[in-house]
Amino acid sequence: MLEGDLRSVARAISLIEDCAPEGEALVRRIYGRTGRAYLVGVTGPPGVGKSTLVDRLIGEARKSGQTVGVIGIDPTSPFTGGAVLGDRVRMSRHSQDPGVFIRSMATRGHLGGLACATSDAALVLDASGRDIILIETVGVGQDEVDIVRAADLSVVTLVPGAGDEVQALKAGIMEIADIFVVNKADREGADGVVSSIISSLALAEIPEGAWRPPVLKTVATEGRGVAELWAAVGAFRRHSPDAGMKRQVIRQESRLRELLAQRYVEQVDRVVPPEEFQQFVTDVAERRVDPYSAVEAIMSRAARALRGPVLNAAVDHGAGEGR
Ligand SMILES: Nc1nc2c(ncn2[C@@H]2O[C@H](COP(=O)(O)OP(=O)(O)OP(=O)(O)O)[C@@H](O)[C@H]2O)c(=O)[nH]1
Ligand SMILES: [Mg+2]
Repeated sequence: MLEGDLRSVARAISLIEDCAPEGEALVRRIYGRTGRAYLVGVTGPPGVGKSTLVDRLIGEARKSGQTVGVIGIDPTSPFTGGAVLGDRVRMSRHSQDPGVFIRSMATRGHLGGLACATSDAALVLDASGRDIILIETVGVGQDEVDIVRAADLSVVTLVPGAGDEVQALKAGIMEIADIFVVNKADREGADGVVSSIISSLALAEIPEGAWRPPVLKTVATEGRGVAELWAAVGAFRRHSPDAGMKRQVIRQESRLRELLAQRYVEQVDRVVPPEEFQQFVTDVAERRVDPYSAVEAIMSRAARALRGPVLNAAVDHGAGEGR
């Protein structure tokens, strides 16, 4: 995998996607070899042309001799099974190019954890030597916002009509955009969307000298405006060479806190017998105890148990322990 073997990369991502303990063990081993790739997130409401745009960006990256990994996040596929195939078809121009690796990841019905699976898959691509990693995600909720935060640069895509722009701006996508794209600019109303974004940006009070997100028009199907978009990616990268590290720190802090919370709950589940835990639940449901006191009681119960053998197990910290 570290030598870039595509079948190994695919298998590694499968382990991560399935939440297999081997996936975690793998990340532990490769982490020191990551941090080289540049991660570009492409997000926006359903059907705005993200895949078509990603396909064009692959082309631009390849023109400049860079290798590309693509992760498509597909929240719809557990229900419809359709869009993954759609992405493959749209990006099929690159399917014969070994410099391009495309992977669609389904959420398999779990919404939580998608963001972490995505960043772990990006680590695999990074370690395998990909220069650019493009992450496509439908911008609808917190999980997607988290995914976008995990990128070095975020492209937010909107289209004319349907009031999508207002919706996306409301969903907090506004704050995470480094570049705005108004795709389907061959349709009526593109200029209106551009000016509504610009007026929202005017309210955002961007500090002097800080990056001001450009608002670009594209027609992804024809490749119009894509060279300009790619140039804007390069401009952002040059403008904010240390932004990557700042984002890393923010990203890793929330990742660590999230992992810690998850591991702590797992640990509680391991040391507090289920019937005892259930008793707390019943007590809260029947109003004998309030939830805050119940949590405190559970925490002390767990702490008492943890003073025993589990602490030693934590010192051994075997991979996948406690799953
Ligand atoms: N007219 C026009 N159609 C476009 C443009 N870009 C993409 N499309 C079409 O819009 C449809 C959706 O494109 P996709 O690239 O699949 O959009 P998407 O955002 O990836 O969609 P989801 O992943 O399902 O959310 C396809 O039929 C594209 O051919 C454009 O610039 N102009
Ligand atoms: Mg798509």
